[in-house]
Amino acid sequence: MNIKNVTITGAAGNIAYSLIFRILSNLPFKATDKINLTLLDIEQSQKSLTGLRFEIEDCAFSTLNKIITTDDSEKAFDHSDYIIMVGAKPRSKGMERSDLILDNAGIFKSQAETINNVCSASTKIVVVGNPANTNALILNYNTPKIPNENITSLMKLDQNRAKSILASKLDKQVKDIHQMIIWGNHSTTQVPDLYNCKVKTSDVNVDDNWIYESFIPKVQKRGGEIIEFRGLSSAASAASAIYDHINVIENGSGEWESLGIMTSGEYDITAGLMYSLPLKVNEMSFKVIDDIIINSKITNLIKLSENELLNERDIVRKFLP
Ligand code: NAX
Repeated sequence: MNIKNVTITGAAGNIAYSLIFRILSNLPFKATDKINLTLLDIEQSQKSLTGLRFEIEDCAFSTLNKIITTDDSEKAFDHSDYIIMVGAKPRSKGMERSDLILDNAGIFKSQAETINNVCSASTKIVVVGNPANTNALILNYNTPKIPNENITSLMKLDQNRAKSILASKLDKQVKDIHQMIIWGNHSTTQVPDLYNCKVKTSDVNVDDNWIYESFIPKVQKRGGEIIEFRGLSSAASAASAIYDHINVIENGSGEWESLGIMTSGEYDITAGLMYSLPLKVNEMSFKVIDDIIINSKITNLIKLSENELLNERDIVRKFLP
């Protein structure tokens, strides 16, 4: 029997409430029969976390070996094989974005130090909590024991959104859309790039006006649109994307994938940023697709997103040893 230790942070939050049940219904982890699930959240959330544990137990999942709820990060990360970092401080009314970045930088630095102390080098970490790419950068810098390629940030929700919006425009099935790329930051500067997309095996034929006036802004602002209509931020779709992301890195994919990874100068993007690039992912390893011809307007947008991440990196400089 193969049992994996899986930790989810921010476990009492909205995304985790969808994610946990999705994972336990059908484990995305390679060659894994059951999981020991550890749920971490802050002290004030422990009562609701206990209620969540009751619900999980009531599902009688055959994939669940053991469940722990805690507010102690050392206990939560101890010997974890897989950490899904959803927990983050939300932006409150009147708060500057730079303050949000700094508050979360403190959380991620402290959690990274604990992870580096209690986890092994094979631990895999997916960062979801925003600002996801910069939080992942802090995590990366503060976990010298863990190789860069084991730390990725979630861009799959953006890629899923882009595919779905294009499929709807073309009146096609999402499964027929291939080679969709998201470049950059998980923010409104992200760059959905359909210039290399195929519908089945055919090129995509849409006019530039639709791409720049409709497609790109719609994908970039989809999170805000969900909040406007639902009154709450995306949760089930984010959970679904986290599941897809894990499935891809564990089991590989024949598709072009977009994940936030540590850059090393690809496509002239500054090295040492967590940035979303087009990847081929095989079982347990990935490779940047390095021969894409980028449309010049897209190149300008890619630079804008890079500049935003450089600015975020400057804000958190003191958290990067
Ligand atoms: P919620 O506010 O519902 O849940 C966040 C949870 O994190 C809360 O239960 C809170 O108590 C907990 N938390 C805060 N500080 C913590 C700490 N130090 N240790 C452990 N837990 C802590 O937010 P939810 O809707 O679940 O979203 C979670 C995060 O995902 C947010 O930062 C959100 O912006 C981000 N998202 C990122 C996405 C991506 O594609 N990268 C998409 C979805 C989502 O917007």
